Amino acid sequence: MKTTLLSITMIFIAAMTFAQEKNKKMTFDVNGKCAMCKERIEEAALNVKGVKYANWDIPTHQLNIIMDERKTDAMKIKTAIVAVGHDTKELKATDEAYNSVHPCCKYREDNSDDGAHH
Ligand SMILES: [Cu+2]
Repeated sequence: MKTTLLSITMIFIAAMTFAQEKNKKMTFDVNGKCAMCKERIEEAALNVKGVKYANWDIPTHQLNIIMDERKTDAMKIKTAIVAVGHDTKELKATDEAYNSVHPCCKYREDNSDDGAHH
């Protein structure tokens, strides 16, 4: 009985550790257009405590993140990104935040990827 309890505890601890990765890799969609957006998105993500790496790809709109799950989570990062005016799938930027982006970054009006034109 004691051994069973112990192994259950061990499995539980292992599962906990696994769920809270120090260097958790994540990718999610963030709306934007150009190199200016890239800088803004990455800066917003990196300003979140626990985020170690952020790279936003202009053509695919994918944001790659490495974060410490003990310090942050995806929603916190997304909240920081929408706060600077960039939509994610789950969270949308407020009109106020969206209007604060540079006029050439108004990704909602124009769906073409014209990153090369800036
Ligand atoms: Cu832009």
